[in-house]
Amino acid sequence: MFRKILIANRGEIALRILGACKELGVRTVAVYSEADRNALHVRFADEAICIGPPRSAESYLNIPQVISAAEVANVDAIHPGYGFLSENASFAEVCEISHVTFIGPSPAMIRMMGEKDRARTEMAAAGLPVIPGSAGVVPDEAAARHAAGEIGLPLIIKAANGGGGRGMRIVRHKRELAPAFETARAEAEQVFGSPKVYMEKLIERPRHIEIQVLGDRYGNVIHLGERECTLQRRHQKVLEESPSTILDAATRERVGQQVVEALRKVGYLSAGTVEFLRDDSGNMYFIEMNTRIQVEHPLTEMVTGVDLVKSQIRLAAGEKLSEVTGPVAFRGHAIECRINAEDPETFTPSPGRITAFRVPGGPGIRVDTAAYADAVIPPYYDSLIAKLVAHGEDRAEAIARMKQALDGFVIEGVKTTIPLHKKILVDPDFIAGKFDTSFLERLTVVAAK
Ligand code: MV4
Repeated sequence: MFRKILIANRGEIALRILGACKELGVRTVAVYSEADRNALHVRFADEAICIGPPRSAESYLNIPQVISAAEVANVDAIHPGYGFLSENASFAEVCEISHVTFIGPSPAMIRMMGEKDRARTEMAAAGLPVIPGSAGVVPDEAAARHAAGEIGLPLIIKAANGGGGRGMRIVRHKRELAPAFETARAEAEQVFGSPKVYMEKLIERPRHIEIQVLGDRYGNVIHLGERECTLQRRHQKVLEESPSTILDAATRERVGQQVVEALRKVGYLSAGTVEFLRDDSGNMYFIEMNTRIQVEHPLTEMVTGVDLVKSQIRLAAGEKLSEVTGPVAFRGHAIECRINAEDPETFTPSPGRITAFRVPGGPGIRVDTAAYADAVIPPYYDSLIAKLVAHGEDRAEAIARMKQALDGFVIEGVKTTIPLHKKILVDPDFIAGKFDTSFLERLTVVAAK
């Protein structure tokens, strides 16, 4: 096992990783920006090193600063958490060169999955169903016309180095193709530093379902079931659950096995998430793979009992999967509400000082947070205050527990998304498990009236 790990992150995930390290008897090093001097990850780590000014680009995203801290503290591994440097292949490479273990997959794997068109091609070759689309990147307008002829309309243009929904353009009519192609390329260049785009057939009102996997250094891969992540607003997940209300046991088993076989073929190491879109007819298509621990990982932990962060660390240290988890069993249902410092109607950030803070508890309730009374939510980072997770023997119990917990959650001083979560949980369509990617637009339009 590692002696000392540097946690290259902040907020609730930094605390989550700290806890896993402490359980494993590993010493911890926190890094922080000037805006996070009073943060809990700084207080709870064995050592803490300031790595720069508040802006992420100068601190949490600053590779030389993070590597210098790792060298000064003499750590043997770095856990990147999510966001920031977690899917930066160059950073993973610099770790390797510096003889520090990057807790995650290889730089080559991160790079492959980060190039979405390549991930698509490789995963299709490894046996996963993909959405009909262009054969790789579409280089120019003539190629776009050709691909559109093959794919048919409507289609979607996506940034090859993108993700998270930015740089996407939908084309419903032939005349929209050329302008959409040009604006997609321009936005991709501006946001992701590369104009490369690819094309797929548009899936109307899909469900977004992702499968959690773990792999070791010896070619073993398992899956830990799915998470339902359809309820999003502006490509930000709002409420997630596991299992999905729409997958039947046979589909779950079939897709799970396909994922395991595909990732065995490419030799996937560490935790990862394989994202699928499900269409109205029940077809499941691979869209992307995330090579990091995800925000919503606690859902899987609640239904399987597997500690995913501890697993990542043990797998990076060279342990075998069979020693890390044993056989995985699924129990009950879990729901996660992301409590953000946001105006729940407009979804605009609401940073500031938290004046009162009381977290709920009780059977099946888990709260992952780095907030406390008198803490300041800085404007520089994401606006997540807490992840509230409710587990029950079935979905109805998980919903009932979540409602109770939301009623018992007190956060004053900043606006939060708690009122939105309360609305979702009493919505008849949500309760019936009937929703798609347009659900929250409708709910918030009605709520604003
Ligand atoms: C799509 C799609 C429809 N058809 N791809 C959005 C985020 C990115 N990871 C993939 N996204 C989508 N890709 C095809 N071929 C619709 C979306 C999409 C979406 C997906 C999941 C959850 C919410 C969404 C909201 C808008 C669009």
